[in-house]
Amino acid sequence: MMRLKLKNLIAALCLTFMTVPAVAGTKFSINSGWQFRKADDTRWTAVTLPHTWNAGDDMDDIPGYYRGKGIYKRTLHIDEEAAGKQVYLFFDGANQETTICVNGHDAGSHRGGYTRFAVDITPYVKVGADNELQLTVDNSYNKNIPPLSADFTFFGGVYRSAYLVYEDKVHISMTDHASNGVYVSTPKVDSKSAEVRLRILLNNKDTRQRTATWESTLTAPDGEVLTTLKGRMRLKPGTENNAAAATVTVRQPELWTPDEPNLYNVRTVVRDEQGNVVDESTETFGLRWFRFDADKGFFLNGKHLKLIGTNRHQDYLGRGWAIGDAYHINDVRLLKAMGGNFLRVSHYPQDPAILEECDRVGILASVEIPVVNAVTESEEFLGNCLTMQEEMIKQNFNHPSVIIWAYMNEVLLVPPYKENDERYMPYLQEVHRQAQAIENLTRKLDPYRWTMIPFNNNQKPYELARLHEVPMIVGWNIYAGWYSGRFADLEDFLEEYRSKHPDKPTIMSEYGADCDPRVHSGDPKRFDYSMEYADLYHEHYLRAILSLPYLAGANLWNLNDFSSEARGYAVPHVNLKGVVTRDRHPKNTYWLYKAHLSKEPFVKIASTNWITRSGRINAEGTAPAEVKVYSNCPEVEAWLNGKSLGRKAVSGGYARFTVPFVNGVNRLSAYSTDGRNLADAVEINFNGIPDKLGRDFTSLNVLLGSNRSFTDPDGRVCWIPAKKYTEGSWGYVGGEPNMPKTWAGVLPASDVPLIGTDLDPLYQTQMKDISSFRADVLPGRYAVTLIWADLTKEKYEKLAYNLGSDAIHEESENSFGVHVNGQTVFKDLDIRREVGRQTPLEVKVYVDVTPGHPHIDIQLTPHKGSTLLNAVRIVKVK
Ligand code: GCB
Repeated sequence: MMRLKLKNLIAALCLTFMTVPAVAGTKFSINSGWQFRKADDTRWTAVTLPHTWNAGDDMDDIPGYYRGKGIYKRTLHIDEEAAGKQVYLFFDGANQETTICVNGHDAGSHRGGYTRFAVDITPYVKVGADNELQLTVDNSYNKNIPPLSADFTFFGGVYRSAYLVYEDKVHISMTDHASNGVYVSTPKVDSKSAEVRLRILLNNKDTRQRTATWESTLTAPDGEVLTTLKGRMRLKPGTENNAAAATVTVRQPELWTPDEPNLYNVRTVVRDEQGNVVDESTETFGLRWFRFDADKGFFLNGKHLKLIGTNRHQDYLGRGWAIGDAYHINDVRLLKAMGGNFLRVSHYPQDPAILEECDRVGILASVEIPVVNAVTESEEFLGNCLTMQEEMIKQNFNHPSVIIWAYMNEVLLVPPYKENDERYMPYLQEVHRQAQAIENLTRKLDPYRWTMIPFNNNQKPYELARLHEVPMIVGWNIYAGWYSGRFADLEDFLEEYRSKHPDKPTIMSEYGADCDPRVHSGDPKRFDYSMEYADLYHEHYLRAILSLPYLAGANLWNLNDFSSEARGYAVPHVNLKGVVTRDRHPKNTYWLYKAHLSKEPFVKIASTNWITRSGRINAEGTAPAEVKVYSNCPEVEAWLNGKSLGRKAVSGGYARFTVPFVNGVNRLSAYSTDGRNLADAVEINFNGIPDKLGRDFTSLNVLLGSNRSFTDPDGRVCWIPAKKYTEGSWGYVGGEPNMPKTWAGVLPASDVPLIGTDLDPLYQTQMKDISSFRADVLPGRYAVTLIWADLTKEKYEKLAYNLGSDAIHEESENSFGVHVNGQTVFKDLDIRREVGRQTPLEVKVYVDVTPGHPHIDIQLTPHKGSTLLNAVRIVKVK
């Protein structure tokens, strides 16, 4: 028996990490004990895999991130028992070009950042001795390796697990593009029987001919042994991937479905001439059949199923892509708990844990290679695409969750030539040729799955390239109502496309709106990053998806917020279209989907993370605000501070309550009234601001030129939109919101990232031509903080995804005087001159308000251009 017993394994782990016992057919992770340095650095630091050198670097204030070489090294002691064995290194993924050096010898290399690879290091290994491993990983731009560009950060490093593998000379192949070496296909399945085909690949690394016998035992989901298939193979010396095949019929199959993800098992044992086990493997598979219909959508096991779920990026707050399998598994579970049944693994193959978990919990999946935005017109580029596609298919072949192999996300988004350039049409033809080559390979390697190309919402170039002719399914990434137009443009767009291609199955492979759960608005607008705008967007899209029968499926963009270094806005360097944050806190939108899709009953008060609020208090001493309670129960009752707010029917996934918030603590709870008493509760701290700032006044925090409110969750301060000053009250005098112009209109807030802060929305709106800000208050001592930022950048670059919604650079010279109750704060303030562009400027002044002059009066007097003010905080000190 070659497999290590648990006891031995623990013993092995207790030894120093450098000693690994050599037993054939064993695979150990070697994630510990590495030293790392960037190529341009001489110091080594100790690291553990998964590792990336860009975590943090992606979020700093310096544009760009390190794209270059990183070097990893460690010592690996290889036992004497490894003599005569085959030794491999196996990587789950490293971004994006890796070369492997063993004891100073070049042992192999791999191109592409998202697929697994195995390297046979036997010739370079010293048995019974310490071995020096060195990996050089490079995440530089390479015009022949996709992706060329994309809306995500290309984290460099060995960001998935690495393994050491010992094999006997005769073993199950690891060298068929790092696949598992045992392929299971299920070409014919119905409710009565299923045909299961096995293909086993054996390697013989011996210098002599060998004979091996193999035995594959199939077990049912309950563990019952169904059958054992056997064979014998003569293996020529030094050969790889010698194939054996067998077929068996399983009667009365227990089908794999999202509700009952039944998994069968096939255990393959390989023996040598003496009957000794030399290798073994376990594969799981599922029995199901499916098809797409251009009019009616998707059918699984003969039954209609609306595919609905998310896309997913492989990163996490503060860690980038260097995350362990628990993180991957949790993401699939988040999707399942939301009620989703469909994951588009975008835009690249991910950690093996993802599809393993999809198999286990019942999520259908589409997987794709990272050809994004454009191609390079070269055979080398196409060759790398084909290799990646083959790796992806072979490595993930057995997963019942996988129904679609995809490629070329929005491949005509940023063509290298303008439409009127004579090279434009040849380029489109080249894209078509490359697509067809990938398609042909895919169909040949796997005739049982469907194929898809996701297009961006501009039909013309795809028509010109005739790209819809290539894949079996067309995916559409549609952002109507976000990057452009109105929500309803979605339906018009799909109708128009359908009228041209009625026979093509269609999936909405992306749609979404950015939102920062710290930002809220009572008057939500496109690009304001408020939770409320994203709520409206998803409510519209979800209704459309559920009502359009020809839409086989939809994957919202995105499960999680993720790193995209080039982006600005509310959280710079982050794409905020997630239904959960980067540390996986659900936003309202997550609950909206759960209310519609999940069978698990629940009640959830919207924005349970929004526990610090502020607002204007009316004459009755309350600040009524609408709060949604998401639920899939028929009716809910809400309570505030022990008083019922009544019962409300749930409609469209939620019930709306008008909550009369009071100054101080607000205990809000909600229950289902159906007897199950499903409940949720939250304690909200509310800073109520009366129009007349009387004896209860503690602090006023207002944004100028803004409709948004913004909560700093750590500082527990909620900033609200300012109002116009009226006698006896507080507010601004004069001025108008300074809204950045775009090619398509104006933005409700600036997209400029701020330096040295993570509270960007506090600074991203401002009032111009304001003459004063005044608050009528009781006598006492007050701290008044005046807040500015110059919202211009040195360099303006258009983001391809923004489709014209980028701000246009408008340079203006502004300087003005600032006086508070007669004190001169700035004689002549030019924000840019004072602190530079994109930099917060805060000045706190103390004001003693006297009975004879019961006001705080901030005066702004123009010298050049406009006066400006971004925010004001007034705190009663004593
Ligand atoms: C897309 C892209 C995706 C982006 C997304 C966005 O269409 O496929 O990679 O992240 O839009 O948020 O703009």
